[in-house]
Amino acid sequence: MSLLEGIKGIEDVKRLPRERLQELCDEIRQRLIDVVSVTGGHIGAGLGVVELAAAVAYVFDSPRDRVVWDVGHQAYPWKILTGRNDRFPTLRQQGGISGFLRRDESPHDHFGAGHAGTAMSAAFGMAVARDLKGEHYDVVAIVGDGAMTCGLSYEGLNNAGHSARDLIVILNDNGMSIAPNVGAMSRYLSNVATNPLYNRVRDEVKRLTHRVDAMVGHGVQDFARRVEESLKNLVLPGVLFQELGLRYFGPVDGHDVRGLVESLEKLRQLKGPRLLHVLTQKGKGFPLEEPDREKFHARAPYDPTTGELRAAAGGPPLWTKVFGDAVTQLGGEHPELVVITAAMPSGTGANLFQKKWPERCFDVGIAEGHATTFAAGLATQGLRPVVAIYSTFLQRAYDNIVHDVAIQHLPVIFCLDRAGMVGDDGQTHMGLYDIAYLLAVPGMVLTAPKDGAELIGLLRCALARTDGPFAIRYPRDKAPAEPPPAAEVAPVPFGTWEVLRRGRSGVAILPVGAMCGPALQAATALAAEGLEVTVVNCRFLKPVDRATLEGLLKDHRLLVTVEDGVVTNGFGAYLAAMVQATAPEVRVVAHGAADRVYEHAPRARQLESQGLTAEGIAARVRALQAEEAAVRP
Ligand SMILES: Cc1ncc(C[n+]2csc(CCOP(=O)(O)OP(=O)(O)O)c2C)c(N)n1
Repeated sequence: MSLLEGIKGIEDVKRLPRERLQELCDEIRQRLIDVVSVTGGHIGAGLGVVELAAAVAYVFDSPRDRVVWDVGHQAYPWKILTGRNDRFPTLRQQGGISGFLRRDESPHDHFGAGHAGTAMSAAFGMAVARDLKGEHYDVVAIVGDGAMTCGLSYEGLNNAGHSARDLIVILNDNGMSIAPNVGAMSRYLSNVATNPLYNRVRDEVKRLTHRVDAMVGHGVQDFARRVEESLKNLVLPGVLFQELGLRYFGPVDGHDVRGLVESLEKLRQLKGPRLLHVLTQKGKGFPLEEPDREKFHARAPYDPTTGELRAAAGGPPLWTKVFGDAVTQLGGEHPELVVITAAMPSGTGANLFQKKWPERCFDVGIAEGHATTFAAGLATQGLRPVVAIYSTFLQRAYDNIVHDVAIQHLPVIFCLDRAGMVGDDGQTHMGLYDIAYLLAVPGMVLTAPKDGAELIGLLRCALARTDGPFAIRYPRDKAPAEPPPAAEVAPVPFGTWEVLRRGRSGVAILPVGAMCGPALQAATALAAEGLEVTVVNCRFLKPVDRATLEGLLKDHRLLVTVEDGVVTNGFGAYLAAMVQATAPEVRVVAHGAADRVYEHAPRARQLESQGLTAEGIAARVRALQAEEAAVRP
């Protein structure tokens, strides 16, 4: 029997003799590689923290002690160690365990996560609550070096550091965010691990201390120690954390599980805020021969022995690729165009632009708020920033959008990938709220293309405007077709809708973006039943196309909006309020995602669950038409 088979819960880990911990780690690593080869998922980060997770499980007493992992995508080994090994093959599957952390999944998931940078603040909150309640347990925050590019992490550190409260921070430093980590902090941390100057100084001082010690005695030894301390502080990494009020320990080897256990045991004995710097290797043990470390951050199903992807996806390109290609081509026409990504060059397609125009592409780290205000600064000087951020992560930048961009009417272009249902990443990553939150921003132009060509046309339209922000949203999906080269695509005329189909029934469907395809199919199905509906592509959600809307209001009595977003304060609600003011006899019904939390499942299933398919739209229109017929025969 393998060791892992005997691990039904964290107590079984603790029962192991420590000399067998590495064996357990090796089994966990293989288990990760095997299961994720079938389910797909965030494999790299988990492989890097197998030993760290095992050591934390071994030393601390979760769930009594609170262990807070940042982001949560690296918590797969933690799941295996805390009683979820049996269910591990259901990872990211509908009804299965989450790819991130959820408090309702296990008492060992002390804080839900999915977005980066929250661990420090949440853990500090727990430490304060513990003290106020007079309780006694350890609180451990495990934070990546990537998350150290988040402003939020520093807000937490700043608050916790000088509090003198008991808090253990483990800095999991693998030099990687999704892509190689960026910025001054990243350079600082890598200096810590490799700085030959420090090592030389340390060795020199040690030699000196011992010599003087032998010659003169303890007084001088103390003095020399103090010299060593000051020299250390000149070049040591700990200085920064120490100044923030945390005692710094490390760096230590994150793949030596017994060494980690010893370090954590010692750390546990101490008091106050303290930080252990652990060096790990992202993707350790992944079978790709020359692993592109960024590629296995999140990986589709692969062959577990070679690491190669199982099937090359065919068909039309992803929206991400359409955007990346388009912005790269437009970069040739617009020397003032610059692209900003918040630690997601490949996820957003910004990497394509980066390759062609490296000096005009900026990866600012996991810092969406900064990315936005940085873009605002660039825009004040006449550059044309395109900020490429997922819908869910742009939530972090709301104040920056309002305060720094919109109020100053700065022409920043926001490109929101993963808008709508996002599939197996689940509840923390849903792009369902951007319509609601962006419609409320004064002067914001909000658009959604029906296909790749329209995305290019909208980008052109955005680049032609200079009077305020412009957002373009598109989903985590394939575009409907391969678009033509950007040079062949004309700008979409500003503020216009597009009538895709005209019907005489008095019913119109008003889809947004990627919902145009299913809406047209629904119209075809309804026509076959004798209900001829109008379909209008509402590519501008704000401002709406007043002329087309007024035309519709003349000969339609029912407008059904369709949006891949939450209906509360969404496009339908926005339009309904507008129509109510001028044509109260026309009914506007918002068809979209209900106001609730969504579980991880394939995107298609999530869309289906909310009727955001051709069948779902047709069924809704049919039902509304029947209702209307009953009320107004
Ligand atoms: C606010 C936010 N922006 C972007 C992301 C996307 N993202 C997921 S993991 C990750 C990198 C995290 O790096 P690090 O903290 O070092 O953890 P590691 O993956 O190395 O374990 C990023 C950018 C996110 N989860 N949250």
